[in-house]
Amino acid sequence: MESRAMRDYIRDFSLDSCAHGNQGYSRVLLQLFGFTGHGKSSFINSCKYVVDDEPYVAHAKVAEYKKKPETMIRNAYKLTETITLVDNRGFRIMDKYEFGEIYLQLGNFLPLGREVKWQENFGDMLKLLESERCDQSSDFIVPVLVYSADYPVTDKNYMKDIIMAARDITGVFPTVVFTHELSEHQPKVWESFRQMGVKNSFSLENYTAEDTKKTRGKHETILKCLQEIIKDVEFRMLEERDAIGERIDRKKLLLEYAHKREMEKQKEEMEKPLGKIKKQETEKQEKQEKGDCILL
Ligand SMILES: Nc1nc2c(ncn2[C@@H]2O[C@H](COP(=O)(O)OP(=O)(O)OP(=O)(O)O)[C@@H](O)[C@H]2O)c(=O)[nH]1
Ligand SMILES: [Mg+2]
Repeated sequence: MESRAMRDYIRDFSLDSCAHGNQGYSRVLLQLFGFTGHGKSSFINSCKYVVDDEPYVAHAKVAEYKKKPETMIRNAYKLTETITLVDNRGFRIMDKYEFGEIYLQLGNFLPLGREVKWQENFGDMLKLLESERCDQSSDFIVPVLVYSADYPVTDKNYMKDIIMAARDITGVFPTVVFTHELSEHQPKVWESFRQMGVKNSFSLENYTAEDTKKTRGKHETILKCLQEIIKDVEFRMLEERDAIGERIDRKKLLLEYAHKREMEKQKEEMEKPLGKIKKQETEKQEKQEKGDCILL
């Protein structure tokens, strides 16, 4: 399909025209997630640029390259009548058990438009189910991992765990968007993800405020990525689905995770010598004061 046809297909896509109608979903939520500074906000601006077909606007605020994290507030950007992009807070590093943050954001348990603060314990996590006030079962969630090809993958198991956590909470294997396509590391990064079982991936250079010159290659890759995501949604909508049931399942998974994590934490605390606990508490306080991400 050439770019105009792809753009029209994306713009015209409606859940109402799926095989069994909308089945209780009113919106497709593309949940962008990944490490801070890898290009999530830039990807949102790129998508808006190619789909709106209007002059470039930085709708989502973009960070200075390799400087401090920019997006702290989970914001939603409407792409079409049906599709909304969510700019989640990027993570720095997490220890291998710490995927609660992914569950909370991707499972849509955090309110949109508010600052995201990493939570530390079971009680805090429960307070976070604030979004329950609004009925969000009508969102069909699609996870999209944005990963800069400028960063070789140092730990494939860890990366795969992140991908699987996103799949578990949303029920959908994430699409991967590689930004910084021109990086010398791109082929290696691509291969690492292929070995992790990632098939639906797209490699591109984002449009940025400094580089808004339209190219067919960039336009077509971004449109193709959106088109493939929609085709996948259409495919999934061939099955009979239960929007409310899916949200209940997500909530169960989150609570099970939080409970398990709390139990592990308590066990670790009991096994630790007192001096070590004190040292860790001091370190944690220092991190908090510096505004670093606190892990669950
Ligand atoms: N060369 C190049 N630069 C990019 C690309 N994507 C993003 N950038 C630059 O990388 C920096 C970070 O991009 P952002 O879009 O703010 O990254 P983010 O993932 O939203 O970061 P956080 O909000 O901190 O989580 C910015 O300076 C962008 O201009 C790309 O594909 N190629
Ligand atoms: Mg951002």
